[in-house]
Parts: sequence; C-alpha cells; structure tokens
Amino acid sequence: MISIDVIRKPILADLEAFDSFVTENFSAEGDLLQEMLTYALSSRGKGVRPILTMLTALMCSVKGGDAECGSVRTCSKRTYLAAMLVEMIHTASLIHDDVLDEADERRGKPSVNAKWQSDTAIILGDYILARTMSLGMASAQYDLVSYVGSAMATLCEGEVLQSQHANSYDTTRNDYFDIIYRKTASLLGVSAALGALSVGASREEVDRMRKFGEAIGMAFQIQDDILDYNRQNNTGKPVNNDLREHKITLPLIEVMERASEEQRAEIVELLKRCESDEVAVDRLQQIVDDGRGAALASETMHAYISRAMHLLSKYDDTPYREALINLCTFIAERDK
Ligand code: GRG
Repeated sequence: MISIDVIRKPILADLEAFDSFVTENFSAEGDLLQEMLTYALSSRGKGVRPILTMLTALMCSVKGGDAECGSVRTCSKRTYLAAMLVEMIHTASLIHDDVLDEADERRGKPSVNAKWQSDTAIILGDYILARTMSLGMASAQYDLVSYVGSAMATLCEGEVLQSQHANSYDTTRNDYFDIIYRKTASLLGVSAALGALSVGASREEVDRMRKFGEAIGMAFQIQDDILDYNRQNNTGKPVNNDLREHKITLPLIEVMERASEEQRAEIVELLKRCESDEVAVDRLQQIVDDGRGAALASETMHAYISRAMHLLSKYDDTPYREALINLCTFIAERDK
C-alpha cells in the first residue's frame, strides 16, 4: 500500500520550507488566540491539500525538454502562499465541523472545542479565515484569493445541504454527489488549480488541474464514506458514525436504490433510531453488507480515480506527475 510519505518524497525540501513559511506568516494577536492557533496547527493532518498545490505547481512548470530537471525544482513563495491559503481554509473548516458535530477528538488529540469550549472554537475558526483572507489580500495575489473566497462559500453550502438532508432522510445519489462535491471536492479542486495558477499556467491548464483535484476529491470522500462502514479500518474513528449522524452516504444509497419500497421504508425507520440505538446501527450495517453497498460504492470511487489519472496523461513523466499518480492510488487504497 502506498503511504503519504512516498508522495511527499519529491517535495520534502518544499514541505520543510512551507512549514517555516506558515510559522513566519501565520500568527495571532493575544495570548489565548496564539495558544489555540499553535495547538490547532501543531496536530498535523496528512497535508493532502498543500501537497496537491505544490505538486501541481511543479508538474505544470516543467516544460518540454525540461523534464530532466524535475527532481531539483523547488516552489516559489507564491506557491507556498497558495498552499497556505488552502490548508488554512481546511483547518478552519475542521474546527467548525467539530463544533457542529460536538466531536471530542481530532487527529488523535482533544478537539479545539473539547479543550476550550465551542464558542471559543468558533471564534478561532473565524479568526483563521479572517487572517487567511487578509494575508492573501496583503500579498496582492488577488487571483489566488478569489478562488479561495469562493471555495469557502462552497464548503458552507455543502455543510448546510448535508444537515438539511440529515433531517429528512431523503438523500438521493445526486444529492449525495452535490454534497460531497461542495464539502470536499471543491477545495481539493481549488488546491490543485492554485498550484497551476501560482506558476502562471494557462487558463486551460488551471481548469484541467481543477478537474483533476475535484475528481480525486470525489474519490477521497467516497472512500471516507466506505471506510465508515468498514470494521477493519485504521481511521481511529468508531465505525458507523455516519449512521449515528443520520448521514446517508453512497454505500447505503447503492443498497436503497436496489431495495423494494418496503425495504426502503424499513431502512428509513432504522435510520431514525440510529442516534441512540446500537441495534438499529448494527442492522443497517448488516443490510449494507448484504447488499454489497461498499463494493458498489467502490466502483464509483475507482471511476473518479480513472478520470483523474487520465487528466495526468498529458504531462511529461516527472517525479511530480508520478507523485500525483501515487496520490490517486493512495486515495483509492487508503484504510485511514
Ligand atoms: C469555515 C470555510 C468554513 C466552512 C464551515 C463546517 C463547514 C462549514 C464545512 C465542513 C467541511 C468539511 C469538514 C468537510 C470534510 C472534508 C474532509 C474530507 C476532511 C478530512 O480531510 P483530511 O483527511 O484531513 O485531508 P487531515 O486531518 O488529514 O487534514
């Protein structure tokens, strides 16, 4: 199985420089805000979004016979700024998401809301968003900021759509794709597009990278939703959380689409009980297992991965393109 470290390999120096760039540029006024910010930034995630920005920047900046130089290239400050903007939007959205879900843990540590209460966590999320936008504006990189602003709005739309559906138990396949596009794929699309934009790539290339990021983003979220039904996963999160939160995701949709009206009614009745009834949760897991919901969802996930891989076929064979291909494989195979 491909690890995220293999994908990071061609940009190790950049990732180190990027960390210093964030520390130098992203600080807070006031002891408590600084303490919370340091805490939020110290628990590192996989860093998929900045990795994507840097790899697309490097891949798009290698032209023609230049492919040999691939392994010694490094990113510009403009690319680091782009990577910082997307990672900070992601960080703020996770902080707000944990408040909404009343989650106690994030990345193996107490969540910001668990440590400092929800109201303070919301302010920290807002503060990160405000600082992100003001740093972008102060650097006068308005083209980057404009992408990031619309990505923020799309994330909020996705979250609201999701909670609307969680209360009505009526999520169709199209609703689901709409939600995951907004919640997850849009920001990955912007992360990839900003890499290309940051190195002055053509409009066509920026759009192609956006499509690439969106395709892996759709696959990323579908795999996340499949893992929620997998008792052997290594995510560190309890399985079937989506059911407890009334979230109808692709493995269940696959089964519901093939069910009789009577069976669908039974599924909705079980879903209504899931928040506080573990027997209902287990029964729904069984229904999804029997209907091969995860395997069917996995076929759709692989179709998105193939689409993403195809978009890379136009590029020279560089370590950056190889790392992006590995990222596709990582997303499809990951168990955490
Ligand atoms: C504050 C912009 C903003 C939005 C608020 C709460 C909300 C509206 C949106 C939630 C968006 C959200 C949390 C989507 C889930 C995206 C996702 C797949 C998260 C997990 O990403 P990983 O696995 O996380 O890359 P790590 O921890 O590795 O960084």
